Amino acid sequence: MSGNPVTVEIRDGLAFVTIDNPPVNATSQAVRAGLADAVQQVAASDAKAVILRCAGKTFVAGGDISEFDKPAAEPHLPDICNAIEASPIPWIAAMHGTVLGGGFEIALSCAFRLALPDTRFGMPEVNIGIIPGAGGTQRLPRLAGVETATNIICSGGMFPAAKMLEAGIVDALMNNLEEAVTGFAADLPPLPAPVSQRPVEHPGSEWFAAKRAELEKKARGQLSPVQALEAIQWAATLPFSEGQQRERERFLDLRTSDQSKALRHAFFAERQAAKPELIKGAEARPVERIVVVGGGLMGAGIATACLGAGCSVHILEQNEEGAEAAITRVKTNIDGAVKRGKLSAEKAAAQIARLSAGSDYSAAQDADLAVEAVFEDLQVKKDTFTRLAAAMSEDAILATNTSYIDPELIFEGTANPARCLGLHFFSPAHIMKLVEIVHMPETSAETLATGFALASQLRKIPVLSGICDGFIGNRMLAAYRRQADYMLADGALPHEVDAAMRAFGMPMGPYELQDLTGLQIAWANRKRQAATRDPKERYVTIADRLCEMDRLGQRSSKGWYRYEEGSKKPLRDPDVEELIVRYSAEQGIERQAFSAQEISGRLIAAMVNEGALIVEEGIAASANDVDVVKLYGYGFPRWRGGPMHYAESRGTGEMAALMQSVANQSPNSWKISKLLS
Ligand code: T1G
Repeated sequence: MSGNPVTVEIRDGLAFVTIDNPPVNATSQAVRAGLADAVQQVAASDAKAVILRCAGKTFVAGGDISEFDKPAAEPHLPDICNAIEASPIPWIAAMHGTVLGGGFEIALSCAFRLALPDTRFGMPEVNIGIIPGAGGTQRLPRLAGVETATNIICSGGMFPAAKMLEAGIVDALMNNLEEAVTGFAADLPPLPAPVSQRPVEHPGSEWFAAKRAELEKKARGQLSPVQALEAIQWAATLPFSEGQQRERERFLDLRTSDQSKALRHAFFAERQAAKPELIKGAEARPVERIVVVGGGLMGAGIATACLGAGCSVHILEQNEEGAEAAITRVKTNIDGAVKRGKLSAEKAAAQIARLSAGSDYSAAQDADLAVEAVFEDLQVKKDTFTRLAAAMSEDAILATNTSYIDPELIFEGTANPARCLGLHFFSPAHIMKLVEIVHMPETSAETLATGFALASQLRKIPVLSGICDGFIGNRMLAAYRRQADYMLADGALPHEVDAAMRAFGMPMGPYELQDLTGLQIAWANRKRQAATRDPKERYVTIADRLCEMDRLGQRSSKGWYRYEEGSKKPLRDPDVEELIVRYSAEQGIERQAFSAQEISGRLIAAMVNEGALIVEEGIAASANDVDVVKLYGYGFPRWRGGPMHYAESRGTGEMAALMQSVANQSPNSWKISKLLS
């Protein structure tokens, strides 16, 4: 990149304006200043048309998010867009890569929009808690209609060029862009009316009301999608200049909002998590052939994800029957993706062609990596790796998917432990984004780098974790659940706890979630931990009693709730509530009422405290990593940024006071982190 990120070249009667601002050509202040100059420069030239293009792998991917903590600096993008649109010389956007946010808004201000066929488009502003701020909410409805604009802007999604062409947003798709656009510019079609001057068809206020209700339901507390809809509604009712002014005011307000700060934190935290210090400078090894041991729900999910990333997968099972069942499970996952429109039938067939299964470990001989997803039992896992190590080359990577067992014990005695690590996927593994990459002291940087590279190949979000019971995510979940159980014993009921956590923004409360996933795993963990549990620690046995009564959740049609036949809707169960009240009486506890805020505050305080301990013990490299785990593995509301960001934004002093009252409620039960003491 030269000093100036925007250059102008006039050649053969055409002006070429090139933005070169790696990595994604974001419209930083320097780019905006360069564009403002370019507008003037080309207006004073004798060029017949202006071609706006970008260097590197993408067109402008939007505003520079790293500038958002500072006040907006001149020149502002809406003014530049208006100047481009008003230019006496027509501007042509020549687009490739991803055309996002402010980049899309610049393109909407051009007279023509041309793109490579594999370009993708989107207005991702709502994902970072803002709305488009350079006329996007006002121009897109004028170009493509309110409904299409709403789908694009309020979803924050990315859309293929073919869809944009269909919607009339892009004028033409061209291979060999540079040449084709130059040819187009040399022989321009008649100029269309500037987008800002086109009429908008109002779909009726009922349409807006219905859309608003739909967005509110989906957003679970996030404000930006609804705010964006309001701005689109201005496009349908106000003149452009007024609508644009309102849009800008709303954009600037939202830019400094807590939600936007939290969402921006999440954006940078997940990118930072993917590049830990420990793998700096280490080269990842290519992984093409993968063996998955165990073709149950988890193994089949992992296999599905690996196939989707272009790897070949062999599943090892105990016998041929097991192998066949595993193949069926993977095929069902792949079929599901086809049915949901996520995968073409052709690609599905190609994936299935790369899948095999059997029971003979010699099939693992040439694999680059093996991941074990067998029964959660130390000896079973140890035996699996003994067999794998014997069959595979001595530097093939060995990964365990254990959720709780110490990988050091699992890999004890394995030759070359530098190639061993944990790859902790979350169920269903072909859907859930999070992978905890668990390192042992012996794990080499190269092995870890390979784990991270594989995760990104699988389009997952990797987070490095050291070793502790439950690693980062499940250890925090255990603290959260423990506090929830204390609240039950002290006066709350399951539906109250669940409602409070939903109101906080979680997709589900802890009890409905346990019913969904089954109570037996946590039960087994509690039994395992019994030997090392401090006898002075408060231990609530309500969950154990339910398990002993065979109330294991939806799988047994009853758990914390009851379920009517064929229904997954949790219904309050008087038997469970009576059991809880009886438990409190047995313990001599006088039950008290808790407000929803008290419940969520205390549960989150326990979670934050555990997160802080995890950082203080060096299990997680940073508080950001803890946030990423909770955002991607446990549905923590993204607009709150993750538990650690939330604690910081609420004030650690306040969180510390809350944690103190949690600790007072259950003496000898909580170690308080330094952060909250
Ligand atoms: N600002 C600043 N940095 C950005 C950035 C942005 N918009 N987008 C990406 N980066 C950095 C990122 O942090 C990483 O840095 C590197 O670029 C590569 O990104 C008025 C003002 C473009 C699809 O929300 O969706 O327009 O970690 O690892 O997988 O309405 O990045 O290497 O140091 O993600 O190839 C709207 C967000 C802004 C786009 C590329 N735009 N970016 O994905 O690489 S608001 C966005 C993305 C706006 C106007 C307002 C993706 C990508 P580092 P990466 P990738």
